[in-house]
Amino acid sequence: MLKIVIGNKKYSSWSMRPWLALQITGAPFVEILIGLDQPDTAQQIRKYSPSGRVAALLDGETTVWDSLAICEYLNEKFPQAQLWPKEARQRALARSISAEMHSGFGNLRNDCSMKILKTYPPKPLRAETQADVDRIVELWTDCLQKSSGPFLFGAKPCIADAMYAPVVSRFRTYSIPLAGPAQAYCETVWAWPLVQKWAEGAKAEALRAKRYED
Ligand SMILES: N[C@@H](CCC(=O)N[C@@H](CS)C(=O)NCC(=O)O)C(=O)O
Repeated sequence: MLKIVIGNKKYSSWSMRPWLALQITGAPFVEILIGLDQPDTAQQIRKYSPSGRVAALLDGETTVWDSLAICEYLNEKFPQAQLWPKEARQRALARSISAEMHSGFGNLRNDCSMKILKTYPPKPLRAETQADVDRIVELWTDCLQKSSGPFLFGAKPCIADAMYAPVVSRFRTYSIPLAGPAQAYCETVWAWPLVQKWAEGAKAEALRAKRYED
């Protein structure tokens, strides 16, 4: 059976993404959860993931690490799950915005780390962080206009939605004001039962990682 190695559901945005993609496939899997910021975290992660980072996917003799690589692997393994849009131009766009998330938005990631269970009052963002928010709103709006929503590429969530789900969580946690379609998209993603399932898992976690909380 497939195994996915993840960090705390409260904080680990890079774990949430491939976990959602795996859940979309409907395949049974075992979850190995490693508490972040514990004395033996690095040692525990290295047992499974050569990069020393989560997430990792174990499929028999095959190990795949890094969130986007896991999503691509799952797309190949479960073609019937349609983890990317069917149409080539949409697929190109979905891959581009997923890669943009994977390699970018460092200011948002640094200033607004994922704490899925918390909500803070709004406060002004640094200009660079606001620029990340504006770019995300721009690309969501473009995708939603082209697809008619409610997910980025139409009626069903795909890898691109999994890649942006932790961003939705951040926008909620930090009460970042959004206009029209972007706000509606956040509500769609938050109501997505798999996102709720992840958040329920976060609530059930006893472990608290100081570095991620402070
Ligand atoms: N580019 C990687 C980033 C993975 C990453 O940074 N994961 C963090 C947790 S969210 C991690 O493993 N940190 C190790 C640690 O905190 O010891 C991916 O997309 O999977």
